[in-house]
Amino acid sequence: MSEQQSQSSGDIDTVMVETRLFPPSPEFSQAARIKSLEEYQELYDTAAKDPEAFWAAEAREHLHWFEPFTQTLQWETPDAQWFLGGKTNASYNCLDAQIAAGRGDRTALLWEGEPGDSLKLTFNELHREVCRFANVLKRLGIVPGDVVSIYMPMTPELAIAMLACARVGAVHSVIFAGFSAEAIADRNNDAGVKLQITSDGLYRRGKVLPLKATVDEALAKSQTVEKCIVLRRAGNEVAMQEGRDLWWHDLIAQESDDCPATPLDSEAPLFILYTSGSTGTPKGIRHSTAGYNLFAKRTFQWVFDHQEDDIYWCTADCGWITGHSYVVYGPLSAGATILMYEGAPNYPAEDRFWEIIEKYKVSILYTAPTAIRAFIKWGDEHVDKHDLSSLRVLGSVGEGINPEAWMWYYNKIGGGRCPIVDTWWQTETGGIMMSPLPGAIATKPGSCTKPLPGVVPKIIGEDGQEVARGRGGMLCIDHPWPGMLRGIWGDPERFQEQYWSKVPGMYLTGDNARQDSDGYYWIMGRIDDVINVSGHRLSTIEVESALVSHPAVAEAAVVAKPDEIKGQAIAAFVTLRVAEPTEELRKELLMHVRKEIGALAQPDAIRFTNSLPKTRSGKIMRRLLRDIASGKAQTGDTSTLEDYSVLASLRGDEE
Ligand code: 6R9
Repeated sequence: MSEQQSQSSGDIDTVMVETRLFPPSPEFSQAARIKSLEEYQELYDTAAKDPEAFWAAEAREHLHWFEPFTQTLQWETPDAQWFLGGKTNASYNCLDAQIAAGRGDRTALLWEGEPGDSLKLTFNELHREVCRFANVLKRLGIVPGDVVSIYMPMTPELAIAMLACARVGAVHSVIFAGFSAEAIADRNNDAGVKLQITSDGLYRRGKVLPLKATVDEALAKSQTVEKCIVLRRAGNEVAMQEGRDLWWHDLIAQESDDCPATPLDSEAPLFILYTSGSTGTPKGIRHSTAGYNLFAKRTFQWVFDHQEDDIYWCTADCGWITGHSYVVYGPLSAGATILMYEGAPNYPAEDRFWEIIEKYKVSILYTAPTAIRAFIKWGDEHVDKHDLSSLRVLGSVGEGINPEAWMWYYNKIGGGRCPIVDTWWQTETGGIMMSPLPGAIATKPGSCTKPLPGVVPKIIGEDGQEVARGRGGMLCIDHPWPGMLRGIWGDPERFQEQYWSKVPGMYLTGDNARQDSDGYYWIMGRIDDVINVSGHRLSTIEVESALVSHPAVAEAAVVAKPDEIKGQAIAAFVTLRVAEPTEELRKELLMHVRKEIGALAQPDAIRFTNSLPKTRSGKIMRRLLRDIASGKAQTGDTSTLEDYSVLASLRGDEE
């Protein structure tokens, strides 16, 4: 029996071998919050031994409490309640608590607009702005529990609006400012939104996109929305509807900068964030106040090794969970200086990110594989123009990072000096679940390494049992954690069905993973994306990484297509760096995959394309490619697709 044959039915084969290991430098480890593998292990074991005692101590030390909690956890699958009886406020933890700790005059927020304008706010100043806007919300009759929809560009006011909602107990629903009117209306109606916040327009690659016009269209179909606040950002003309629409600047002009934070129950919902399902309508993922805030804060400190003088830049938009947990709530409640950038990474030129890092002396950068692959494609010359020596930690999130992209990030951006934290987590988990701790855990390109303290991953086979070490299976989480989702807005059945039914008692992540002989975890892609070739179940990421390791390839996506003999065959979609798509290159790539990971994983077909269909947050949408590869009509939700023309051109090519 070959090594690649399944040992028990339903497991997933691995075809990738990655042996490179990158320990942190002794200087890095010495200065780090968590300095060694032993120290990590000790913390992990303490949490594992008595999770409730661990999180209770964390919560007491790291959140401000108006009233202390009396019960740490109440858990009845799938409903978790943390820190019962306690009262806190996330906006207080991000602002007032920092000022009380003497950080009032430190920079909380650095902002760079796409046209080059900029702004700096200290914790005192940010506090003042949030209070004024919180008073606006109160004046408009917003009370705890009301839902406020935010559809804005990455301006300081977006963070201010979120924090103001949190301050008065309103539940925000941030909708990425690239979604259509239809998508906004669907989300607003599902959540019963009372107030909409938007801006006149949004700068994107030098052009102004008319956000308010899109909102007008959405509000015509959002029956529950009573008022709409409009920020003047791009100066484009907008139609203001009498009695409904109000200018941000008019409203704050009359408000005081004193607005005490409302003490809220630990379990009061902090926000809803919609995430697309592969089938059906988007789900409103609901997060709590105390548990979420604690988890975002502590995971931020652990994973990025945050130190007082760091300048931290997470490039995610606040329309995604990464922007919630690691632009706003995590870093600010840890007293960090955050940088926000409004625009595109290639405007006015492909070196914009590197220019920003040099200008602000960014020390921690957190971005996504889709961006890294684009930078590689654009060429090293854009990076070489800038001094990136301020960087000390690099992060990645959103998709698996192909080992060759990891190596480029490590050497070209990090100068071979900065640990890379490949962070695995989900909208549903609230914060990072698995990641290297940069001073403690040696990294391997493509692995998210180990679980954070308090996180108990299990890899389960189709038979419901844990798989053998080295085998792939469904990634589940075994014990509740404070940052976990509290439900799907208005749909408890779907919550139970989607996350808690397949493997009883455990949270089903929807991803596959394996653990290697060092105990490191490797995410193997979505459960739905597994390809079954002659009874061998293969993960998408491994085949894709083999393709991306060829110098001509920029990006690759592989999917299953029906095959009479093998059951399924592999179809690959490939974008190139600079090379021309020739028949020879196609053959060369097939041979390359065969050489890297074996004949079994060799694609049957390679399609060259200019771009891959992605979500607006940059994830490759394999299920759309699967439909194309098998010649099927499109099924499922496509509202998150970034660029419909990509799909049209792929379909066109097919005919
Ligand atoms: C934070 C975020 C979650 C899904 C997740 C997985 C994929 C995220 C990853 C990763 C491999 C990583 N994913 N981080 N896969 N390695 N480091 O992205 O949340 O938008 O809800 O997506 O993204 O498939 O299940 P969300």
